[in-house]
Amino acid sequence: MYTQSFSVPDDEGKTARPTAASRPASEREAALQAQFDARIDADGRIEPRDWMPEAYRKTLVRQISQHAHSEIVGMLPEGNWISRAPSLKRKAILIAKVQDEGGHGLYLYSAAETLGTSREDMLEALHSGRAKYSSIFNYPALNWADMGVIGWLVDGAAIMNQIPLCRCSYGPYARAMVRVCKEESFHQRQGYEALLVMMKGTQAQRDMVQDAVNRWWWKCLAMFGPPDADSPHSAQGMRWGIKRISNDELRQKFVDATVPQAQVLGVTLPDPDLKWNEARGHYDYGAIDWDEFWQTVNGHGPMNKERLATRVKAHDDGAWVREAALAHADKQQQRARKAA
Ligand code: FAQ
Repeated sequence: MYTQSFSVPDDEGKTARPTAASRPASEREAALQAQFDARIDADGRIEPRDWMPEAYRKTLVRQISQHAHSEIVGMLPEGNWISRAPSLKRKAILIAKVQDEGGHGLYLYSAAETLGTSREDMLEALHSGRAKYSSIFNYPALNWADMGVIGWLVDGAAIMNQIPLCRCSYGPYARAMVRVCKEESFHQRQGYEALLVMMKGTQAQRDMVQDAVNRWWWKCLAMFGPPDADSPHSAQGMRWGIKRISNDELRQKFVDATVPQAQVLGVTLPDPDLKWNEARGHYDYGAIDWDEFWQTVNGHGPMNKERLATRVKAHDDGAWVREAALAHADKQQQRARKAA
């Protein structure tokens, strides 16, 4: 829908230049820092074995692991509906989508591991509640129309945010995002198509779709993160070519792309202030409830506790699989040693 036409110029986001976080400790380090800066300025890629500033590495571990956690926790609202899908076709689509999200999480954990962190540490941070994951997955999915709306709006917002990440300066993250975005595009389309079908159905079905849109719209706008002025990581993230487009710009692009889709669908977006602004060439929209966003991000949303408890249980229930895989690998190694 909007993935194919969305390209990011090479120098986008490079105008803000915060001062270096710390003075290089030695001449060698200064030379490495200069090489790193030159590669970033030339829009080159940084690879796992390249020297990188510690703050760059930490920022990437933070963002990539949060992203991975979001994909993994993001399986839960839809996973709950697999057994209640209205037809075999919808069930097969939903299973495939939820599986994709699990795959995205695993890709992203692997990308983060190339930066020297371990899967165990990342999972421990998630399970103990120390790590963040996307606010959006702390809201309940109440009816079947939510499955369509999650595809259309949640995946739609995710794609808008992730397409620029395909050109992130860190190679493994950028490459992972190319495949992830292709799959997210399918996720969005299946959601929109499911809603189109419901909107051609009974009045009760149309009401369900509108109700789901009412509940998810504002939460999706908040997914893009705090306003640029309140976003502590944006300026440096953009300087490093990790982020290419700011939170507010992406949010605006999402609104502009989604309004016509809502018109085709025949739903009303729940914002009385939403209107085309000829002078700006964009849609104006109303105020987002940032207090509610921060409450949710900080662990006090409607579903935070339940989501984490479900993840921890799934991890614990899977312990025997990990142990069996390790025992098998150990046996294979022993056999190989004996044969050598
Ligand atoms: N939820 O200074 P900024 C998906 C935190 S994947 C929770 O703006 P930054 C697929 C932020 O981490 C969805 N926390 O930070 C799917 C930071 O906290 P920290 C996830 C949020 O990193 C679909 C603090 O606020 N996508 O949906 C949120 O420069 C359907 C200050 O914020 C990604 O992770 C939030 N919404 O920009 C799966 C994409 N927003 O670390 C299943 C990659 C901000 O200081 C079903 N990530 N925070 O404690 C990014 O692009 C960026 O990290 C942003 C935040 C844009 C999320």
